[in-house]
Amino acid sequence: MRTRIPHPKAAATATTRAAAALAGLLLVLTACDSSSATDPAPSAADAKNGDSAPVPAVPVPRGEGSRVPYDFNGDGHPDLVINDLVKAPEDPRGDDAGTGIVYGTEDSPLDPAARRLLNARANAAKSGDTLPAAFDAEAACDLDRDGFTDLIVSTDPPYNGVGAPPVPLQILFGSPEGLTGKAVTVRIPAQARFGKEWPEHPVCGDFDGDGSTDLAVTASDGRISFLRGPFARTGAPAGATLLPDGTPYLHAPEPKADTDGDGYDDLVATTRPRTPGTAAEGTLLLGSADGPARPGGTYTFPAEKLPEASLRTKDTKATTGTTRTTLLSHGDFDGDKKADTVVRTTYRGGREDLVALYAAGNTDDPVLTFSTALFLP
Ligand SMILES: [Ca+2]
Ligand SMILES: [Ca+2]
Ligand SMILES: [Ca+2]
Ligand SMILES: [Ca+2]
Repeated sequence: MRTRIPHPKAAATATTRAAAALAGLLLVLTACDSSSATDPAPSAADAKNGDSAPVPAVPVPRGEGSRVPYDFNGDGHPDLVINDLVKAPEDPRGDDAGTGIVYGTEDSPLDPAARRLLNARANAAKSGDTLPAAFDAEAACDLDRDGFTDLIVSTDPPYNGVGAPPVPLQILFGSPEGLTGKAVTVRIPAQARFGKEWPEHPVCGDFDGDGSTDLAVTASDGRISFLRGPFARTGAPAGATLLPDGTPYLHAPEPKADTDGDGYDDLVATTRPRTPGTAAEGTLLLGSADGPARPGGTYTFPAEKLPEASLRTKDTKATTGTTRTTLLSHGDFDGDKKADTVVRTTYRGGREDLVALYAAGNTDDPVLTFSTALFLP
């Protein structure tokens, strides 16, 4: 259920709502803590941890558009995309719940209460009569230049093996209310398609330096479908060409997409998939007026030492088993212009998890934590 806020500029309303949400959070935590008589009184450090209490959802704050990366509702605060969510305890092998979005707000760098679940049933475009089952976030950028970041997802449309496979990539456009409604399929014109491999691994960037964000997508035999922005709401790019010198996997260079500062974003092609935060080697393809087509030599992604999201639990079974930590984001969530670190650590073979936001320069004490279990119905 969504409350419509008629005047997006009513900052006081937003503050009140955030304060109410925080009060709700504190109440829940207090109730939880009071159940154990031996626990000390809840401190500020306890209150920031959302790993043990349900957090009631609040409306996503309305925005008016911004140029901030990953700002789906355009309120100037970056938002977080979480592809892997924990599953319901009663159905540990069940289907993916979907993709979770946690919005940043005026009062919290990430507000677990301001969250939305995206999935194929609710948000995917049909392929013919068939709704895909998969709906995984792949990239995010403002493809139609309206000030609201758009989400590029991969789906699994049916394919009978005849001709080129359907395009599995879809765009869910951002809006003042964030990511809602139905996605549209990315249109890849025939001249920019090649072979029978699925178009995959979309990478955002202004590769031709014209100010509009473009998409690079894999094609067969190491080709690249270069789709020029801006994109129309139909999913059609402004132009499209096929480029050589790609590989089966494409990535954006990190942390700067324009590695040589010439005004054209660059692209990295690798022969193997890469997990964010891990070391990898690839080939740099420099942006140019013709797109990411100029050879730039070898490119190395350095390995990163990630902090864990540590469960605060007395349940030793959860904390002594195998844990796995993945990098979710290096966005600037607290607005100090420095890259923060958001990680997700899974416990008990993925049956429990914790997401933690660490401010730049402090990987000891997280700003906030929450479990993706809050996306469970
Ligand atoms: Ca936002
Ligand atoms: Ca947009
Ligand atoms: Ca461009
Ligand atoms: Ca460049």
